[in-house]
Amino acid sequence: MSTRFSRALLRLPGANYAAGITNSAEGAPDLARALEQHRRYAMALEACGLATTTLPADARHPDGTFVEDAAIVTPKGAIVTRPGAASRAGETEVIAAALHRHYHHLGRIVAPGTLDGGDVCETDSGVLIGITARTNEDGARQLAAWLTGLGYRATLVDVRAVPGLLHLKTGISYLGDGRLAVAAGLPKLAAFAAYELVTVPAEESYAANCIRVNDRVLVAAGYPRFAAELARLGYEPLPLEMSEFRKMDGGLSCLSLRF
Ligand code: CIR
Repeated sequence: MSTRFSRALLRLPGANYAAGITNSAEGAPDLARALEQHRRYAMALEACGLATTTLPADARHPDGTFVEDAAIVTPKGAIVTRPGAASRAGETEVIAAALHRHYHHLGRIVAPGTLDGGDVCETDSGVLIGITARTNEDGARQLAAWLTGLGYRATLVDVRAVPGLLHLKTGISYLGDGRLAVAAGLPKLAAFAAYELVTVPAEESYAANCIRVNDRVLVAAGYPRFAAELARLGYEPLPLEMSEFRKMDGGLSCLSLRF
């Protein structure tokens, strides 16, 4: 069992895409290639049965294509975040306007809380909320209270001590069926105890950010051991080339809001 999605919201990377925040040493992204990878990503979501809406690029916000960080969307409601990086603060307004078409009321994370959607991992039994350099305790607690009000179980997971982990979902993904994909480098945290863990080999840790979309699991292409493990477990992995998003520290989940 896992949530069925019918829609996705995306935003194109723009001419200033390479000016976004990154810690990657893989060099500057190629915009034409990024646009092609983005197009294929949207097509993959459509192949999974989702109707996609792709917003135009945002000239003021080079990281705007990573829409996942701007809101949390659940079957019961949506909340607009307050991104932890100052340069990303203004990304939320266009996302809020687009979500208003589907959600009557939108919650808001307010100061001094900060929260990036990349730190929020929805599962069938609750929501894991990572505390990181981007999501502070106040933001995590605000989200937990909002989720609890909707009837969800929320668990805070402090991963600030894990080296190189930008967001919680940089290292974990919910596969459905009670299973969590977890990068080998992550400690076996108490919050993961309720799940069957599927370890992503250390040399393939980028693949730990994958997304279960209806009957498929979208995975980054080029990580054969993890793809083989997913197939062994009975999933049908749908590999997507992600090189130009990886260069900007982005993964598959970051590129859409699915609801
Ligand atoms: C950033 O550093 O904010 C962007 N360059 C990458 C954001 C990736 N988002 C995500 O993992 N949810």
